[in-house]
Amino acid sequence: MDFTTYLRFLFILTGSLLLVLFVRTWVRLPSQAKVELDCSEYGSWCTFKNSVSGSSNGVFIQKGKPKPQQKVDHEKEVAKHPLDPLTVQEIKKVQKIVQQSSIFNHGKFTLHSVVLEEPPKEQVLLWKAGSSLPSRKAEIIAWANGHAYKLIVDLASGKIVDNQISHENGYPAMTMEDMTSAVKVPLKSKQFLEIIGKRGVNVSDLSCLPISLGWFGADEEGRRLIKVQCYSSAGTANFYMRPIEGLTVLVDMDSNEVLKITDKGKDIPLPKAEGTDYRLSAQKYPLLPPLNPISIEQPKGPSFKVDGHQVKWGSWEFHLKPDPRAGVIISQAAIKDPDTGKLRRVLYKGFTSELFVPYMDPSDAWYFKTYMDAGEYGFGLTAMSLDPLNDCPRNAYYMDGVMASADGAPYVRPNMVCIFERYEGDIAWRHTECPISGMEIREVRPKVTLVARMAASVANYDYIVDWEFQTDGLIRIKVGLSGILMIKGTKYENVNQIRSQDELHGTLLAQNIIGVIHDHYVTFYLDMDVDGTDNSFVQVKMAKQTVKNGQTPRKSFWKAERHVAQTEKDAQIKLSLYQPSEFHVINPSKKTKIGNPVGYKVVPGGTAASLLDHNDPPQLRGAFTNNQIWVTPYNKSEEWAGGLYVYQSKGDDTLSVWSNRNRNIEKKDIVLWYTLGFHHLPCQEDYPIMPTVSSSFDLKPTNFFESNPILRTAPNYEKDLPTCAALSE
Ligand SMILES: [Cu+2]
Repeated sequence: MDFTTYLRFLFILTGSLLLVLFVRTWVRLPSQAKVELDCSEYGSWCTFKNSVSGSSNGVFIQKGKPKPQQKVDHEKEVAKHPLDPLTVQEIKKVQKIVQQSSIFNHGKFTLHSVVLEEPPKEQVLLWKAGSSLPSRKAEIIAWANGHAYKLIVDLASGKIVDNQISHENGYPAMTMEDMTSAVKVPLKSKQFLEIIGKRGVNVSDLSCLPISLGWFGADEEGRRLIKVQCYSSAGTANFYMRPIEGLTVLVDMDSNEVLKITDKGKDIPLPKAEGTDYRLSAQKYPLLPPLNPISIEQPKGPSFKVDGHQVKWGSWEFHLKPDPRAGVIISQAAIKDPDTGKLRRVLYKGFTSELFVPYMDPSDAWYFKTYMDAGEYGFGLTAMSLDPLNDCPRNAYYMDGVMASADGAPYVRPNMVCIFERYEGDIAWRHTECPISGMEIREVRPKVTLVARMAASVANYDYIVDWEFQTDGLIRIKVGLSGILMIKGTKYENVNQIRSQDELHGTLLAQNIIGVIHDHYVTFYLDMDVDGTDNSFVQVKMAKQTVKNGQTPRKSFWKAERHVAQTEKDAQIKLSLYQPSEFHVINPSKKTKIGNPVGYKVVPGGTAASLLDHNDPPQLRGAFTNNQIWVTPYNKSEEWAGGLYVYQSKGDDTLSVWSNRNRNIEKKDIVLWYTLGFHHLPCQEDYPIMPTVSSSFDLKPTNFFESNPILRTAPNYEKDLPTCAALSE
């Protein structure tokens, strides 16, 4: 190569290198790392080698992208299972039937709930897949002419087959329309406008909340009332942090009139907006250093199948449906026995029956804040669409909710529930031998679970409810709390200004902001059907035994004492660390080969009990939290722990009232009720939005299987796991 040729070569080489660099920098070719990590986008380069589960050639190569989830066409959807929720077409039909009936004398009516009237349990249990469905009926809670109606509509005949006018205290849950119209009512009042003007809030910055007012005596009876309190959204999306403290407007929800305005917060400044916004777009950059990307990849797709509302995963089968009041209902959960291959019943129906959230501030603008979110606001009605990748991982499947608005028209809440397989790096079971035995054993099985999740945003507060199914038969029910605190405005800017902590009823979280103390109780309905319908509840007490002198070097130990509950009062359980028990639901007529009754136990986790007086009006209504566990005989009309009509109710139709009838519960179809509680003393980390706090309880097989049901599961091997190869490979 002569010198000129060498120079030309060098020039071309440098130019090419610069061009490559330019292209890589400006055209943003995917980096090697990106290609390797993004399994779903670069699916065709994902490999999955499976030798344990015996694929024919031991190597699986994903062709193209994994199939995206098929969207359900709700206009054409038909029910396939007796418990499937009402479809769009069915709700339309119900709306027409009600509109054309003379039941409300052709006057104005609102529908507060339109759901499936589930067929009798015996019929559902007898139904076989593929056979025709029992007659489809709708249960409607309506409000008309100052009365609550419960109607049953037969969809085939188009007739209203039952019509009951409520004579009970209490009203149906609010509709979304009730809430959105109530918050506008104060604007009609000159007095209200003057007050907010004096507080320095523009009407255009007002954000108001409809606050259920509980029940505190005869003055508030006979009409549907709501208290409206307002905030300033000037300078922040987090208006909850800027309360117009002490200003409460009592509104009649039917006439849309202002009945009373109370202003007890004239001297309390509006807390400032700075630092309250939680949105990504409002954060000061730079953000915190990110963690490396992480995701669960399933190149072969998930191991579960969803057919309509039927879910099958591993040994589990269950029915899952969104519900406007409960959020999510799990039905007919059954697990395949590893020895016989037969499906065995565990839970006929489980759901969030009621929530009770009393605040601990007795002042005028706060004493009534004793929310019952399912029966007053609708736990499902307030369950918004989940945010893919953040609410649920990339491998999640989404289920929509189909509900009815106040005029009876159907609407779809997309992605209301998600279902996904979870692998957290946990261990399903393990054992390693140590050098003492001289045996080289290391047997470990990874734990993978299936989660069904919903998240409700009841105004400021967010509740995440997970139903998590384990391969070993355990069901974990977990509640997470996040969202935004209910804030009380204060003149204090620093703790050193406060003369007595008694004035606070909470924690000073920022200047002029108090997070008020409160509780959360979430009560679950669990119709256990362990290996059949008739079950018994057994309290297994851990009873301390004292050793008589000289019998043994020990002085004490504990024994398990079984007490079979005969009647409901035997099963009213208050948890205590110093009087511990296990709580079994057994099938007394089914025994294991060696003779133990088959059962499931409810295993409490971290929880809390209400400290309110039992005769305090909020606690009368929330009396279903007086015990952590209750057991009642199955009764179709006893599903909502606070009563069917909770709004402004006095508490005369609660789980506590039913249970005190003391009915027989031995060898009966029984329902177990469990209340998960949280005491919440806010702290600064809860401001301006709370990191999620969770607690859970378990339903765990107890002598249900002959032995460890997941003994014959395979461990993980590197070669079995999905890997993502680079583009060049
Ligand atoms: Cu809380």
